[in-house]
Amino acid sequence: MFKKVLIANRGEIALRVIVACRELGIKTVAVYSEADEHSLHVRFADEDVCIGPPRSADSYLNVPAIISAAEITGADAIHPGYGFLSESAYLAEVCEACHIRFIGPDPHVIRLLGDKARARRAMKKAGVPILPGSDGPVDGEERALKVAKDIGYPVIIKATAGGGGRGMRVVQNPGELGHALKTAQREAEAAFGVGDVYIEKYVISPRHIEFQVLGDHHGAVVHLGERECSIQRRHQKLIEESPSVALTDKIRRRMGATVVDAAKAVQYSNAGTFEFLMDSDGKFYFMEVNTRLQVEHPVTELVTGVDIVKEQIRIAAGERLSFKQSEVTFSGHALECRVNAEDPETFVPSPGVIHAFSAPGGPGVRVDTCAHTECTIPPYYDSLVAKVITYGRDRQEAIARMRRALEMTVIEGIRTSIPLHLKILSDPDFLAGRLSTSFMDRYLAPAPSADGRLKAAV
Ligand code: MV4
Repeated sequence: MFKKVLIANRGEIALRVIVACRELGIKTVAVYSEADEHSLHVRFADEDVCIGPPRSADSYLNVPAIISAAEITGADAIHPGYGFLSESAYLAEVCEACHIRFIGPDPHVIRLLGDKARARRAMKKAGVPILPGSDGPVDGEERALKVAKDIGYPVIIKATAGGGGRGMRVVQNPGELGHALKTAQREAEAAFGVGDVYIEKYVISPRHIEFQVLGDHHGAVVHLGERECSIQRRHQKLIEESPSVALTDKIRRRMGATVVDAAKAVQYSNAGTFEFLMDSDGKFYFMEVNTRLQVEHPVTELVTGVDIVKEQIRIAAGERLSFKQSEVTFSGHALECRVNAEDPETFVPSPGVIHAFSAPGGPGVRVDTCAHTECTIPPYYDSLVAKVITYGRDRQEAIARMRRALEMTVIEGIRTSIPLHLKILSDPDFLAGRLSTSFMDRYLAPAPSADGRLKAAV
């Protein structure tokens, strides 16, 4: 087992990894930017190293600074958390070269799945259902018109290097295709340095359902069921839950077996998430694989009892998975609300000092946060203040606990998304489980432009 783990992240997830390390008896190293000097993740780590100025590019994305911090402190592994460098095949490679273990999949697997067109092809080969679309990147307009005609409109153009919703265009008819293709390629080039795009049939108002997997370095893979993440706005998830009301035990077993086979086919190791769209007929289609720990992992932890972060660390240290698929049981229902520092109506970020902070507790409530009274939410990073996660014997109990937990959360000095969460939690469609990625449209002002970009109204 590792003696010392460096956490290349900040905020609640850095703290979450410290919690796992403490329970495993592993020393921790925090890295921090000048904006995070007084953060709890620095306080609770055994050692800490300042890696640069506030801007992410100068600190949490600075590979040489992070590797230097690991070498100076003698850390034998790096946990990247989520966001920042968590899906960087480059960091994973540098770690390998420096004999520091990267707590995540092998670099070539990160690279394969990071290219969404290659991932699509690999999943098709592994027997995972994919949407009709191009076999690999499409460059010319002529070729694009042919593909779109074959699969039928509407279609969606996606950047191969994209993911999480960046660099996408929906196209309703052949007249729009040429322009959309050029714009998408230009945007992809500017955002990712790779202009390649591919085409898929566009699914209207799908559910977003994802499966959690864990794979060890001895060929074992298990799945931990699904999370439904349909409640999102502009690709920022707001509420996640497990299980999804849209799945039966039988479908869960079938989809679970499919993702386990797919993970084995690409020699997946560590924690990963297979994202799917579910259409209104209940059919599943592969979207992408996230090769990292996810923000919403706690809902899965609550319904399975598995500590995903401890498993990640054990797996990276070469240990075998400590349980078999037949030992994974699902019980009850869990919900997560992401409490952001933002205006609940306009969604404008609201960084600043939290003058009073009190987290809720009681039966079935877990709060993952780095916030405390008199802490500062800096403007440089994402605006997540706390994740409030509730568990109940059933969905109704989890929702009731979430409502009272949010009502009993005190965050003064900044605006938060709690009022919005409370509105959603009493929405009849939400309560009935009638969810889709279009759910939040009703809470939004009209999108500022109608140029075919994926805005609010998709
Ligand atoms: C789609 C889609 C409809 N059809 N692909 C958005 C994030 C990125 N991972 C892929 N995304 C989508 N891909 C096809 N073929 C709709 C979305 C999408 C979406 C997906 C999941 C959750 C929220 C979403 C919001 C808008 C669009």
